[in-house]
This record gives sequence, C-alpha cells and structure tokens, in this order.
Amino acid sequence: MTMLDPGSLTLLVTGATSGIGLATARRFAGAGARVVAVGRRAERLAALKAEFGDLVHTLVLDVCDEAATFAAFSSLPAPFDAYNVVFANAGLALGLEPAHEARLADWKTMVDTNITGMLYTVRAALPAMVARKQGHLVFTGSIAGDYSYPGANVYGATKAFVKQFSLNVWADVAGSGVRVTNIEPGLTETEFSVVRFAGDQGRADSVYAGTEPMTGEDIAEQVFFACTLPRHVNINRIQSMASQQAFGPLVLKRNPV
Ligand code: NDP
Ligand code: 8X3
Repeated sequence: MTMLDPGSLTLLVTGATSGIGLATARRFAGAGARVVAVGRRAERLAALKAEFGDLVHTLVLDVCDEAATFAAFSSLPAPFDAYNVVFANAGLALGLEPAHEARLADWKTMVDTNITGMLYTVRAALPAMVARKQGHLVFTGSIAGDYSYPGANVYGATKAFVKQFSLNVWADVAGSGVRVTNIEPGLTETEFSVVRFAGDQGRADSVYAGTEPMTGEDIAEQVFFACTLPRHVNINRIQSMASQQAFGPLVLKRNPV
C-alpha cells in the first residue's frame, strides 16, 4: 500500500485559528501540503502564514456569511484554487443548560455555524473537486452526534446532522473521485470549552481536570491518515475518545419513595 504524497495535497480548512483546525493545518503544511486557512481571527491566521510562508494562504472569513464564503472560495489564487482536501471543521458549542433553560440565541448560533455555515462551505467548495474528479471532503462531527448527555441538546443535534449529511454526501459522490469522511472526536482540549462557557477559563479547565484529554494534534493525525490513504480507500467515519472516556449508562429516573 502506498500512501499519498502530502506534497500533492492542498487542504482548505475552516476553523484554522485554533484547536483541531489549527493542528490540522500545521500537520498538513508540516508535511509539505499547501493549506488554505480559514477563520475570523486575522492575527492567528497571520501567525500560521508566518510559520509556513508560501505553503499557506489565509482567508479571514465568517463561514456564516454565504456571499463572502462563495466569493472567497471561487477567487482563490493559483495554486491554492486547486484544493483537493476540504475540512469543514469550524464549529462551536454554547452553553450546557437543559433545553428548557438554554438561550435561544445560543441555539441559533450553533445551528447557523455548525449546520448552515458548514453547508455553505460544502456547497461552495465541493463542485470544483467533483469537476476535477479528485478530492476529499472531511467533516468534524462529534461523539455528541451519536450519544446524548445532559446539556448537549442542540449542539449534539447539530453534530448528528453533520454525521448524516456526511454519509448522504458520500452516497452522492461515491465513484466520482471525491472521498468523504466524518471525524467524530470525544473529549479534546482546545478552546472549545472556553467558547462554550463564554470565556470562563476556570470552568473550561474543570472539564479536563484529572483526565488526559485528546489534543488537536491527536485529531489532526486522524484527518491526515484518512486523507493520505490510497485513493481507492474511503474512511466513512472515525470516532475516537480519550482513553478515560466511555459511554454513560442509560438514565432511569425513579419516582420518589
Ligand atoms: P476551538 O474553539 O479551538 O476552534 C474552533 C474554530 O472554529 C476556531 O478556529 C474558530 O475560529 C472557528 N470558527 C467558529 N465559528 C466560526 C465562524 N463563524 N466562521 C469561521 N470560523 C469559525 O474548538 P475545536 O478545535 O475543538 O473545534 C473544532 C470543531 O471540532 C468544532 O466543529 C467542534 O464542534 C468540533 N469538536 C470538538 C471537540 C472537542 O472536544 N474540542 C470534540 C468533537 C468535535 P475563529 O473564532 O477565529 O473564527
Ligand atoms: C465535543 C465533544 O463530548 O464535549 O463535540 O460534546 S463533547
């Protein structure tokens, strides 16, 4: 089996300013791939560009902005316009309140980003890969798309959408030369919990306290593996957890005695 030469890959990754997306951008560029790095924080993108120079092209972009996303992806300069890996990774969780107490604005932001923004990315970037008969579409799903936990209500539902959308797109493009993979991590220490808890670093730290969570680099390695496998192999889903994490028991709430 011969793995693909990373130098033949051009990765377009959303959410490249932090966590899983940043680690994936670094993993690919570090192996000689070109990278189109997308995110809203310009200074973070500039730092990535400074690290890898001509291998990196940056796009300061809010993936929820439909017009800006389509305009940016259709006007990439050569050779970045020949991207052949698209990692729709940008996303977030907001809050951990039960459904009857959660903020509606948070629900809307999660749906706008994890679903609608992700769809803009795919619809703007996929046709060119299908036309070139070569590419790989990778999503960041989550274990929260399969397993429920208190407070995951809308976040988990958006990731269930990502999972099923990924499988459905694969059904559409199988045989076209484009591959599709859903990456489904569990506990991974990034800025995810700081964002979820509105900047409360102490509460975010408590999520990982006493555990050895996965890192952005651990997830980036999974993306890199799936994308460098020979083109006749499609990894449909990769689900991973920290070694100290597993499924909870079913909940049974008894009547008071
Ligand atoms: P981070 O908060 O570290 O990174 C999130 C990234 O998404 C940032 O680069 C951020 O960039 C970007 N982003 C968020 N909203 C937008 C937007 N509207 N437009 C453009 N970019 C945006 O968290 P993670 O790396 O952990 O999260 C990456 C993905 O992984 C998410 O989809 C998350 O749901 C998923 N995930 C995370 C897990 C975890 O435990 N950490 C486990 C399973 C899945 P910027 O703010 O600069 O725009
Ligand atoms: C992030 C993993 O378990 O915090 O998607 O929802 S979890």
